[in-house]
Amino acid sequence: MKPAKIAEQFEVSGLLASIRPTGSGNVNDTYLAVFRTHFSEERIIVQRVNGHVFANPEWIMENMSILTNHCHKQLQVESPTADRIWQLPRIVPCRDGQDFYIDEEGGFWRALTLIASATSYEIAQSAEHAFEIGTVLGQFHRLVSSMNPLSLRDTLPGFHETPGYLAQYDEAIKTPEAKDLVESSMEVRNLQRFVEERREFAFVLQNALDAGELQLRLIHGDPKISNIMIDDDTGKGTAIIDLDTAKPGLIHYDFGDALRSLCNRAGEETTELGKVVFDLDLCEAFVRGYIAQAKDFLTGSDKDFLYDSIRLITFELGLRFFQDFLAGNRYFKVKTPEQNLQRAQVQFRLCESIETRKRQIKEVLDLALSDG
Ligand code: GN1
Ligand code: MG
Repeated sequence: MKPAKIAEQFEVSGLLASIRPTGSGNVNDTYLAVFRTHFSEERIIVQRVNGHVFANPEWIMENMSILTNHCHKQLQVESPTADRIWQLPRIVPCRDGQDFYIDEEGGFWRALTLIASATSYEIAQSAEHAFEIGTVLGQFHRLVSSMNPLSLRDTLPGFHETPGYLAQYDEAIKTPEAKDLVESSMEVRNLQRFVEERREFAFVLQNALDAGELQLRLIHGDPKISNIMIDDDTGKGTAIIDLDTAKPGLIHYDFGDALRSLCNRAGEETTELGKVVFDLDLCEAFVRGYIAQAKDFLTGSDKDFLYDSIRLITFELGLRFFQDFLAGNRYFKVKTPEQNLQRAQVQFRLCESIETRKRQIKEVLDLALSDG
């Protein structure tokens, strides 16, 4: 079914004026739909959730209701700060009252309100922007810290458990197709070596969880820079979007994911590997913003694993891209067959940069933690 026909299934007044693809998601298909009456206009986000990735998309919608209701209540209890409006996407139901629409091919569609007067960026604009990204993630973690982590369903089992991705990689690299690639491409061999050298490190957070040093909490799961929106008028962070992967997990993966996406000014899709470096100024600004919000719920042991989390999630994402490339690009959407290989190279280069700057990153963390 055409996206225009789908958009008309949702409870919005007026006539559909336009619909066009928007965003740069690697998994779902996203459209912006504009509806008009004689007197007003309404804009909504219409999305097809990727059924290959999410086996139970209706759980995403259940989770989203529970999570946004909790955050709204929590925000009403806290006195609103004068300089910051906190927005959350709301589910736009279908005309039949359901929270989603299933098309003739079994495609799962949902609609959400658009965050008003705000923009998301792929690349950091300034240190102030980085501070806002940290503030929004810290605020999100703080708001959900009073929820029972098990109150949300696990929409994506194994998501952000690095050892599991390593096991999938070990399967992928064994296939005859992968063996051919290893033999014919030096780039592939370099990435393979990179993984081998960090095999043990892949367990660092899961081991800490098993040992009781870290605990499961609610996480966002995908707090990359482009999922945090900045108010066009005030320049302050106003929303964290893409709540599909909110689930019980380790907040460290969130902390690391926001930083790895923010501090690479060249962006995830760059083809200029030489430009991929982990930016310490952006890191410093983010960490200040985050810690100011998070200081009350971070434990001593949580703090000990913050550096590792930045390094690990960057390694993990590179591993996931590499594994998908070896397995024939079945998970992440690609425009060319080499795109996931390229993406893996970017993340591994960034991981190296994080390793080289370990001392400085730890200094930034220690300073912010002692101030906070
Ligand atoms: C995917 O679809 P998108 O772009 O929001 C992926 C994340 C990755 C991200 C990298 C469910 O997110 O884990 O960090 O790409 N989401 C899923 O850009 O796998
Ligand atoms: Mg996502």
